[in-house]
Amino acid sequence: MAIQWYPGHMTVARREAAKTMERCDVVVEVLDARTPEASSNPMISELRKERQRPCLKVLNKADLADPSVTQAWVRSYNQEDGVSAVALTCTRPGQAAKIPYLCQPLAPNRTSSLKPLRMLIMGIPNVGKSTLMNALLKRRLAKVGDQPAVTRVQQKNMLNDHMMLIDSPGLLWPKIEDPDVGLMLATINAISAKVIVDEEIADFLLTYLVTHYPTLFTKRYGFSVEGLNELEVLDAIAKKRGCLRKGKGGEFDREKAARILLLEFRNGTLGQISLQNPETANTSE
Ligand SMILES: Nc1nc2c(ncn2[C@@H]2O[C@H](COP(=O)(O)OP(=O)(O)OP(=O)(O)O)[C@@H](O)[C@H]2O)c(=O)[nH]1
Ligand SMILES: [Mg+2]
Repeated sequence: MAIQWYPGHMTVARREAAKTMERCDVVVEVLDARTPEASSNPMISELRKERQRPCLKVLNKADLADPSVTQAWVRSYNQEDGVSAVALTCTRPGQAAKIPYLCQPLAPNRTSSLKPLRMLIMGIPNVGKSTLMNALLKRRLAKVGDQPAVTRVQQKNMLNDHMMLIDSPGLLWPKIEDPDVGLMLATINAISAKVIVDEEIADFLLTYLVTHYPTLFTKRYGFSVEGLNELEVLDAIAKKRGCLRKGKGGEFDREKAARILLLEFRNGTLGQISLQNPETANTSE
């Protein structure tokens, strides 16, 4: 089943973003370092190209991604015209501070209080846009939270007398064509829990992890995945975590095991994992 989530406030947010784009100098596009390409919203690159705005791609949540894969993504994005890229963990003190210095060369004529550098922070939901703005302002001005669609309206703040920041609501796009992209976005918690089934997402994640990171199951759960199919792996997690369905004669609670797996992936307990690699992903630009 294709995953789609494009609530009404995103239509409004897209319109607002198009207007603000006209009056900004650099787009700071926040991506999830674990899935940089799936978390690149094609609508944002369209708007950016229409207005010919340069872009700093921030591969955020780098603490959760495979470091060598993240570096390969940064190298790949840095080769694009009008684009700079950086990997970041904006929840760590001081890391966000480099953003304005990376934006400045992209708009070299905007350096004074008469011509302040206007940075528009954009990206899909829950990638850390508001956390990034708060970190730069060194104040908790914007509400943040580990669920999609926390920010509903743009918020403009002066960073100093020659730099302005605009935080914006997370944007998805009306039709996610590639089912794997939908599944990756659900895995990183960018899509409302209301439109996904945890077991389906966990099945997708398990298939990926068994192929690319098989040893993590031994490290985290103490069993080997060799010779097991996805359902057997989920049952083995259920067994290890004591997930049993009440009154069902010892049947495994797969739903609960799926939620545990997703949670442990999302908060990094499973380890540093990348779901996409620049050599194998279809890059759109
Ligand atoms: N591990 C980790 N978590 C992060 C990082 N940056 C942000 N987060 C967490 O990600 C969650 C979402 O952060 P927000 O700043 O609200 O994300 P947003 O992009 O503004 O989300 P919307 O407003 O819903 O579009 C929060 O729980 C943050 O603490 C990071 O670098 N690493
Ligand atoms: Mg936000």
